Amino acid sequence: MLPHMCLKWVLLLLLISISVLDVYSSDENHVWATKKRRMREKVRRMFYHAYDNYMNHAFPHDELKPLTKTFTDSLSELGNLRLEHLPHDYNGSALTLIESLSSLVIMGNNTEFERAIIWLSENLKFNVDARINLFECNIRVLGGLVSAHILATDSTNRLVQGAYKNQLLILAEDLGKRLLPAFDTPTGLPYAWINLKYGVMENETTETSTSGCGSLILEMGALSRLTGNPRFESAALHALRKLWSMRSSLNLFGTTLDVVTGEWIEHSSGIGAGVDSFYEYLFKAHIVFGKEEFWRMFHSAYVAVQKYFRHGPWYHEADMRTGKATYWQLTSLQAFWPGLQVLVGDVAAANSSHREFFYVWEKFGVLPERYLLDHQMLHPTEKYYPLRPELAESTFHLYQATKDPWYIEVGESIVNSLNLYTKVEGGFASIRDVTTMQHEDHQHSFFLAETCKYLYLLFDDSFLVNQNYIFTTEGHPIPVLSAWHERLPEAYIPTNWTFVKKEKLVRQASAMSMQVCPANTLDTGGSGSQHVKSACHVADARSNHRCLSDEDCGVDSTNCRRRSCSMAGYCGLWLSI
Ligand code: DMJ
Repeated sequence: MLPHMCLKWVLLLLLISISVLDVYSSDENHVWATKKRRMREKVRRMFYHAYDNYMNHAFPHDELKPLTKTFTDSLSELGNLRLEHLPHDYNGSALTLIESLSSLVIMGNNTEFERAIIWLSENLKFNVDARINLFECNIRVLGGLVSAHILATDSTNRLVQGAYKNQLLILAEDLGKRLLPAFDTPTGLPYAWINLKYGVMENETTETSTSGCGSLILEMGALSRLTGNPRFESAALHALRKLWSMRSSLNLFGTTLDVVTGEWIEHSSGIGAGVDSFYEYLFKAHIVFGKEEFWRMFHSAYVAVQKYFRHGPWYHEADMRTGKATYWQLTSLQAFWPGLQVLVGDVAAANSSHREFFYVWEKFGVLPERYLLDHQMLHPTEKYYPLRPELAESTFHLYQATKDPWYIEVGESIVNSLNLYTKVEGGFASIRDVTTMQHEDHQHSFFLAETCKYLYLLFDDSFLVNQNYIFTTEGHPIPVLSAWHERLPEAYIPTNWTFVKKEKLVRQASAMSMQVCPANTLDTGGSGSQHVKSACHVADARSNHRCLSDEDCGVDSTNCRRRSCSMAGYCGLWLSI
């Protein structure tokens, strides 16, 4: 009798504690949901503070000077460090408005989106005597227009029917044609600079960067798919293949090269300035165009980066010929890397690097442009923070992959720092020196295209529900469409992969996990949809990812690593390298 009664009591206690835990966890969920809503509204206010000030004081010029409430026609200055050949008669291309288009859609402001389209279609002209940087113009202007065209025409009818008549695509095609002469070199590698009205200038420099000629394929490819004119994609692809042929025997690349001779100029490189988006576009082009060739390039390049540049959670630079380390520096541009790693499924490595970048952010309040890892000090002349988005971008991707609320806290801290240190009456100002937080009179267009957008999406990803987008390096969404995909050769699909019905899928396995997680069971439920399920995935015991011990945690579907229970009681990949 007694043991039986005891058992009853134990069961009752167990039931009570489970329901207490459930109430607790649903309270917890409520707290996080409220926090995310509050933070989303805070980011929305940030975006409009930047946008309204631009529209009031700078539009239709390129960027806002928030301290003096004036403008700068900076399209011709981007990447132009010595400020040479600046145009005399150039009055801007509404750069910040173009960069804001996709953010307006993501924040649900279709009225302003439509107003902007009408203004651009009636006023924007590219027949201007301005020497511009091919890479910058491609990612900001061409990418901004192409992405906005896609958003304006997508099936959810973002615009009042009949209001849109492909005006943005017409502008994008005009711009694309003006960029094409840059590719007319003996190697097919494009010049870094081109005059939008007159083409490549006489005696133009033949030096360009790896990212300058290796990250054009998303925008140019999308433009070709949308217009039916193959010349854009073909030029970008030719340049990319030529660049690929210039890799060293270690599968490494330099930072700068000569477009006429096809020789490297700077042999040292890393994952930051001058190279970053080249790696990013190899992978993203694979996702958008489904070409196996891009995956193979990316895979070899990624492995070489991990082998020669990675040092624990940090990445240094190395000589492409020897693989020997050259510079031990953290640069703020490198902070995009964890986000890319999430997309390829290397979530644990992403998590550990991201933590280090955030540590540096917290140490200074924002991320300094360059930090000398070997001396543990700031670079003497690169102490600035120009409102860059990369840490927010990686935080967004990590939260998408893990749903670990810690990333919400990181996002909150980023938002608070931006408001505390960079917000001024006339917009958001760059920081000239992170040790003094002295301002610089410049609000970069990527603050609206990327920084605000990634922070907004971190707290509210409803834009992404049932939609497959890849973000360009400037944060402009490009859809993943099967119509744009090359059919994968049969040999590419191992026979032991698991295919499941679409409706059963919770999350699709990433390309990298396909490489590391071969399936061992076959689900023949088949609706014919070709979705690959990660075979190693074991769900956490609770749907909200809360845990009391490691036993409550499953196996991560993206990299097949065992998840563990954090001090705060969440399942995740907690690494301390
Ligand atoms: C942006 O223009 C893009 O993200 C680019 O790829 C590199 N840097 C800036 C923002 O920091």
